[in-house]
Amino acid sequence: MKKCVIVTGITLALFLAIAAACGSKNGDSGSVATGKVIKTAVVGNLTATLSNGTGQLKQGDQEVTLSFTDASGKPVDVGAVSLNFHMPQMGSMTAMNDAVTFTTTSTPGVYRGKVNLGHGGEWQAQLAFEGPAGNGKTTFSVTAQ
Ligand SMILES: [Cu+2]
Repeated sequence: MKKCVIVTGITLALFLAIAAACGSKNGDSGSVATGKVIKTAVVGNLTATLSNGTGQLKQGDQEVTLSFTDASGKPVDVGAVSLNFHMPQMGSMTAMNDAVTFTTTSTPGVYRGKVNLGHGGEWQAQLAFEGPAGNGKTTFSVTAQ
């Protein structure tokens, strides 16, 4: 039992070491690859960048990256982040809200998110954060295919 735990611990440590070594070689916004830009928005004195592998949101389940950078392009840890895709009521369609679930990455200020968009079209992305960089809030429009 004890042996097993130790072996797992070593494996994990090795994996993390490899991941750190690989990550440090690429990426201009730290060690986490952010993909192609979908949209940027100014929040206070920071820039929030929403990105993914294609640079385009789509209908359904998907992963996105959200990063916060200062004027020099350096990632800034903003603490707790929320992003909600909102679509107002239209005709027979009720208002929709699809929230992104975020996890932090090895780069403070860069967050990985998962969201399931109900359908394509124009969404209002409601972004907020609260933490070491203060409070910030903005809304920007983004189109999903
Ligand atoms: Cu809708």
